[in-house]
Amino acid sequence: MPTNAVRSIRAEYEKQGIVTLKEFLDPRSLELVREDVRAAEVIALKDLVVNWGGKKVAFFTERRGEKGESSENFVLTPYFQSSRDRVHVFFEEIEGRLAVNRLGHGLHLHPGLPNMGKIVYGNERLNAALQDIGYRAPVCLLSVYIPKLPRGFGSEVVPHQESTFAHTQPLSACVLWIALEDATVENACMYGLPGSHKLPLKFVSKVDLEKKRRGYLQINDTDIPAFEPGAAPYVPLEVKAGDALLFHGNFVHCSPRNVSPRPRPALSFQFIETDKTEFSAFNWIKAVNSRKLYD
Ligand SMILES: O=C(O)CCC(=O)C(=O)O
Repeated sequence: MPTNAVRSIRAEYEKQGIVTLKEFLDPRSLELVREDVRAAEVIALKDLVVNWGGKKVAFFTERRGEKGESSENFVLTPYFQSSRDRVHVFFEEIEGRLAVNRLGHGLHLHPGLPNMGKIVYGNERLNAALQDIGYRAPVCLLSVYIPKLPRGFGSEVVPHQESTFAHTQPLSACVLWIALEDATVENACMYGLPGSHKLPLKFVSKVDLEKKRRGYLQINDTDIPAFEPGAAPYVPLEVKAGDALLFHGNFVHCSPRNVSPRPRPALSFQFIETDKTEFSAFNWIKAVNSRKLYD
């Protein structure tokens, strides 16, 4: 991996809430990571059949253009809950057809996926970037592969702030998002609101396993504009394969449905600070893996 980390990203991160880490994965590392993605798909699909009776869990369902929650509250299921340090596959159902929506959420912890682990652990460029923006003892809370399939699958991701799902007191989340193919306006790249990390966090996700309830608590009256691709105030975050976006947990981001003929695969890693922060018991991940990124 290139080590041009000497340039500080702090000023830009503090101004925009997001920085692009160009060539975060060099061509060889990118190829190895793509191999791990293929292995992760095999691991997840085999595990689904062998250990979960082949029952496909839909992240969400869309019918006649109307989004809806999946029929069961999937976040409360043992399948979702135990994905923290495993590789599970989640689907999306579009007009009765199922397609892979994501694999997660412990790609970086799986012994069969060494190149996922290398993105997180012992990665000088990532460590330098996180230290530069003020992290003292970060851990990777979760990792996700998002295939963002073409031709109408790869559904919309609505505007959100990551700290909603990776909540600590004080807030500390950030995201490393890596494009595994060129991500452009045509194939549904990410979009974001520059400077939105300065907006207060709007919602906190509450997953209460005892009461078997999942909901969102609004904690601030933050105005999160509706997303219309190509229309202000959101800007497209086009990047090349291997580039990464590093963004703040309050940074508002989203992506449209991928109607192009090209997939737009990506990896996303959530980090939180563990030094002098409190982890919310209502996060859907109930236990933080304790492996720090650096000493
Ligand atoms: O890849 C996408 O389209 C959305 C990813 C995202 O929202 C995230 O990584 O937080």
